[in-house]
Amino acid sequence: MAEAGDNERHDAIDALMEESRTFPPSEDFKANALVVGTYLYDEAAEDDEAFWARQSADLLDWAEPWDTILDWELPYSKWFTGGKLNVSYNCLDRHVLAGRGDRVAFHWEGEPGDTRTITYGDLLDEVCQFSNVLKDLGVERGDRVNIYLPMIPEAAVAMLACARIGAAHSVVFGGFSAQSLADRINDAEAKVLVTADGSYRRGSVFPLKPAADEACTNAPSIEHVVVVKRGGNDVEWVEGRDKWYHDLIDGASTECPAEPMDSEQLLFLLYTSGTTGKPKGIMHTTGGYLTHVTYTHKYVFDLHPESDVFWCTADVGWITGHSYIVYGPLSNGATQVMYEGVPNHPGNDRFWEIVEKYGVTIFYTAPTAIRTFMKWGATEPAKHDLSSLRLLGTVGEPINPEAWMWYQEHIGGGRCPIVDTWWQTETGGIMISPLPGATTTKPGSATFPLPGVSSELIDDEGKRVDVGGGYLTLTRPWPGMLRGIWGDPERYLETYWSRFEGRYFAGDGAKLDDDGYLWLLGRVDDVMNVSGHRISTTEVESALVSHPAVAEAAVVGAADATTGQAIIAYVILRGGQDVDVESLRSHVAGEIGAIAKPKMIFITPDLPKTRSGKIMRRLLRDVAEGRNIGDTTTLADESIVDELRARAAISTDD
Ligand code: 7RM
Repeated sequence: MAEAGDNERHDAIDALMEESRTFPPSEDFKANALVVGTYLYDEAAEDDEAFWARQSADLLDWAEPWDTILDWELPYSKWFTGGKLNVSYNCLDRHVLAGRGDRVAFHWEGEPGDTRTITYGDLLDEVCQFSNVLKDLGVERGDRVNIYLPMIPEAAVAMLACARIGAAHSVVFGGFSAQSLADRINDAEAKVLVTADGSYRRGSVFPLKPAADEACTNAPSIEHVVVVKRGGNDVEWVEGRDKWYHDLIDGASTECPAEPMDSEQLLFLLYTSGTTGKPKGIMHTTGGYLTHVTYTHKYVFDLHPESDVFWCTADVGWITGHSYIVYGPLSNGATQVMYEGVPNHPGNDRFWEIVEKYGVTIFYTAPTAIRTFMKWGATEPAKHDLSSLRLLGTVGEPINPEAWMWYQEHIGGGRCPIVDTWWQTETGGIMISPLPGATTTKPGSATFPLPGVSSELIDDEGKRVDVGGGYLTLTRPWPGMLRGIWGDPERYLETYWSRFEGRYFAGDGAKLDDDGYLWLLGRVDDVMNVSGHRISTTEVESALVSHPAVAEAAVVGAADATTGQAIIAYVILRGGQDVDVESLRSHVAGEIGAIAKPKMIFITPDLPKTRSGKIMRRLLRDVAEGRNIGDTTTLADESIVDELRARAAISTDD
């Protein structure tokens, strides 16, 4: 096996791909853009704390001003201490008080096609009612409330009601199992669980209440279960514990004062599974978090709240739903679309039907969804008038240049800028992204840290990398940063602050090109080592997806006696396409060089993904190395693993 020699430079990650296409903002877009030019970057570079303070003062209503902008004792930051504000007041009351109570907050669309239109006035009334309900159930400031709901407006109501009374919510994605829910309830010691009978998914009712019931048998802290009626399915009922949401709301007053909270009051916990072991309860607080999400939602999405219709397709159970369906957009007084179901019911064009129906102007989705749309073909979006769209965004994974180009052409009609937004549950809000009126984009690059954000790439020795591959670190605290892991300060220190001294380590690899653009290369745990070359799975995947027959690819390194690791690829073809594996291998060699040529390629109908759509490379590694599959509980569709195993068994190495 060829090892990197002593005098050979050992890169943290070898940056292989070149991408030379550039897209400056159009004159048309710039004419109405909130930010053109570099003024915001210049202001933040001068004094980032003063910059964040100005954003907070401009964008939020504070009940009492803060004494200190930032209190930073690594790894703990406190923002705007001494200040008081109420998140639900900022998301609701202030818009209604300013005369905008009739503005639509949510155009909600159920999967079967039923709809609800909810104005800011309506939302404020219902949030006040549910706040009173929670208080009557004994929920007090500082308590935790678990929320296990589908994509229905009551999810936002429940979150905002918690914020209004100073209880922290812990939302658990509706696709998680009873056991996952119980683990999260127990860790947070929540008093109340808010759930639903069921909801619509792929054309039928998906029951939620049975999983909630099962979780509660192992979760003794739960005193009350509030059940929203959505699916209409039969449910079991525990007298005294269970209450219908509509019954409780009916009798509740629409008056509930929004009491000012300390800036550092716990706003929510959100559990992330991480790679192994017990999920981590990521803690977010009030003033800094709301500042961060309001600022990023406004400027990254160039929001004009009086005319835009914003649609983020994430589920409220993920951080993207928390920050860019609930808190950021509502704080900015935006009008949004919220959709209950899957993108392919009743047809593969459902999303585009919704864009046309509501005149969506800003659309925010995940690369995995875009690659699925590519697989379904450009004829689906072509069935609809998408001319209302003016800005597109992506989040969740690196976006391959070809998927970016497809999105730009077939969804954006060649006229919409794309903002590729890098961030994490832990960062609270967007950190690295273009500003659409100011940044010349390159397909596949998240470009630069936002004004106020400081990042650096570093190598194995902790030295700064100015061009080439390295580890992504954040060098300054930011207002939306996590405040810790619930109940586990040591794990917080260990996970994020111990690998590189004085820096937050995100766990992602990235490269900087000659123009200073950042290219995210995936989790460093996924980086492959082939004959001493450290190759990112993202780059090989991008090379595969640049072949016209390929819609999606997942690449892993599997143990290999000769090269240390060998590159194994799983490939999904575009609708109606066929291709031989050998030409795909040569294509990769042509795109990035012989070193990155996959040893084996399997054509597959699907890939194992987490429920938020991220490819589970750990599982693919297990399959490729013939190991038993480990924990599959976070997998969206468990059957795919057997399918892939069967394919691996019949394949032979060339
Ligand atoms: C928002 C979210 C975080 C991880 C992160 C990355 C990956 C997210 C991008 C991205 C490349 C992007 N939170 N990631 N956005 N990679 N480009 N624009 O996804 O906590 O669920 O995941 O997702 O690896 O560390 S998350």
